[in-house]
Amino acid sequence: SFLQAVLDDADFIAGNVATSFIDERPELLKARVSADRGTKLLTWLAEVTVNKPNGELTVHSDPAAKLPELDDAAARPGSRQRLQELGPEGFAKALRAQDAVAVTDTTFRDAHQSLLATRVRTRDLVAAGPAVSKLLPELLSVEAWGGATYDVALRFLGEDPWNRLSALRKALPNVCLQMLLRGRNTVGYTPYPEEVTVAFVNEAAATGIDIFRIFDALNDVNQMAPAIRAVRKTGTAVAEVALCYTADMLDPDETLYTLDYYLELAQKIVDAGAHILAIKDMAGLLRPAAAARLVTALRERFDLPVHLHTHDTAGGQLATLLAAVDAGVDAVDVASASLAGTTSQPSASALVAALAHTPRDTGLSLANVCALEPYWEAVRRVYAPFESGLPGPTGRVYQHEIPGGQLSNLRQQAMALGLGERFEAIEDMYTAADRILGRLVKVTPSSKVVGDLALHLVGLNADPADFNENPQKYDIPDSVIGFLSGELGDPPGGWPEPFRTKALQGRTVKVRDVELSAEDSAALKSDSRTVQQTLNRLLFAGPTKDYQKSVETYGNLSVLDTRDYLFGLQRGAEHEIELEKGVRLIASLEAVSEPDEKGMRTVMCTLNGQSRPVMVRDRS
Ligand code: 3PY
Ligand code: ZN
Repeated sequence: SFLQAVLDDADFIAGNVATSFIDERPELLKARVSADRGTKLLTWLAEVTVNKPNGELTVHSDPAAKLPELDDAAARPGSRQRLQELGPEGFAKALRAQDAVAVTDTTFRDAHQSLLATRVRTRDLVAAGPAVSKLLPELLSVEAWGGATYDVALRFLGEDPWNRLSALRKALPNVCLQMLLRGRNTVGYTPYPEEVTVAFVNEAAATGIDIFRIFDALNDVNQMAPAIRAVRKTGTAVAEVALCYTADMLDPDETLYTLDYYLELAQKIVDAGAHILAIKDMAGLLRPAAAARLVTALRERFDLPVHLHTHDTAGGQLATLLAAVDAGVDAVDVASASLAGTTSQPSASALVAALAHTPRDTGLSLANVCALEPYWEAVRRVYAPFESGLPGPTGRVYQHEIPGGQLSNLRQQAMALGLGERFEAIEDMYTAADRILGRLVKVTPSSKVVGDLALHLVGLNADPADFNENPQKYDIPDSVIGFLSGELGDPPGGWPEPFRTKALQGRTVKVRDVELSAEDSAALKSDSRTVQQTLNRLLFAGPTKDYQKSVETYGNLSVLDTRDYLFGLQRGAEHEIELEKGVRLIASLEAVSEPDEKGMRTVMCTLNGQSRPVMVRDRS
């Protein structure tokens, strides 16, 4: 220990102790800091060991051992260098002009958001960076940030999302990093003032984002305009603006979400200054023939490149990608096969193989794409406790239209509420809730509004027809009241009346305070770290407090191997913790005592060979 090291020091023993004693021996101080950090991490490990929040460890081998071997040659320049050379406008023009289908890899964001509750930790993402950078430099982008990752990092992982972004930037210097931005809601669930959007976009661009995919949950371009302006103003980043696709455009009975609707929306998106036009099919509803029609029409009418995003929920979306490719789509989203399919994106290797040796060959090496699959498969196994439980594709999505990310999440929420066995009832109620609210575009946060109402009504065992007739008799979730009072903007189909008036009658609508204090305003114009911390607090006050508490109690949890982080210490194993390059600790578990009368157990650990008892409350 630190004290022991001081006591053993020859100068100390000899009494030669001046104030410079520590200054001249920085290694002692470093040893103490490491010991403090070790103690904090050990506290986490001991708590997880006793309480097993994620069950037992079942994966014993290290996923990193599955990473492909790389030679020492530098990674080839890729889309990032092209963007830097050409600027956003030129980059978009080149994308539209090229024959190769450009490919975005969503494994780092949407795939695990849609399959593993967004739980994949920074270290497991960063570890794949060099291999992707070396083996897949032809990628248009890696979607790696935004969406739910920001919230989940703070709320559940004890990580600062900004650290993830800067680490990924370093690990992937040649490929554009892409994020998902929820318009005025940035990465949150409610709208923020333009000042917040501007600060967020600037800081994200400075930290590493090249391409911002911007959408609005009600397809309201006014809600996206501040973000589009902010991205354009950076001068270096690309504004990819999405129309969110829902329903079935080719259904002759469809009167709201028609081709004309999408073309009018696209016109507004182009007028608002988009560099790239995205089709965001968050639920996987875009069928092949509709994709061909939509892509053809968009490319005839506008000279922007078109980028297609879909989810493979019903299992047929490779067909949609190929139909879009035949119709001229410029870019598509896929995920590494091991994290593809069902609620995630279609598989990268399937797409690359399908287009190989055709005029629209992606340029990606099929062998290289496949070389990454064993790693992601091993990572996925470690995160097994967060699997959604969806065993295969589901065609029920055409009816309920639940977005991929929400479908997996809702299954987990249903289980937590004891409604796991009644998931079909929740799906049906989701459909009913959507009709009651006016047939919305359902994507975060409008999807959350519909989901909240569905869970609420199922919990009450309510008849949706009665709720629609008499909403004034019912308790209504806050998010639904907020939506009905216009908090998220105006829905495409207009307001459902008389339901809305009846539902709002006599209810006090909490108007959210969207004004910034002068202090916050100033902080958003300060240095990078202050801006990041202020944004965390403004966007996610509660989770940011949780994160700070986690850092105070456990230190930097992101240094822990994910198996240790999730499952704790295993008897008979040596757990190596690399605090920083070259600074290693070895932790091991000796014994766990029976709980005392207060329910505390003593976890006998060793840290670098020294005994370290840790007291842990048994909550199991
Ligand atoms: C998000 O907003 O997080 C989404 O992935 C929407 O599809
Ligand atoms: Zn998605």
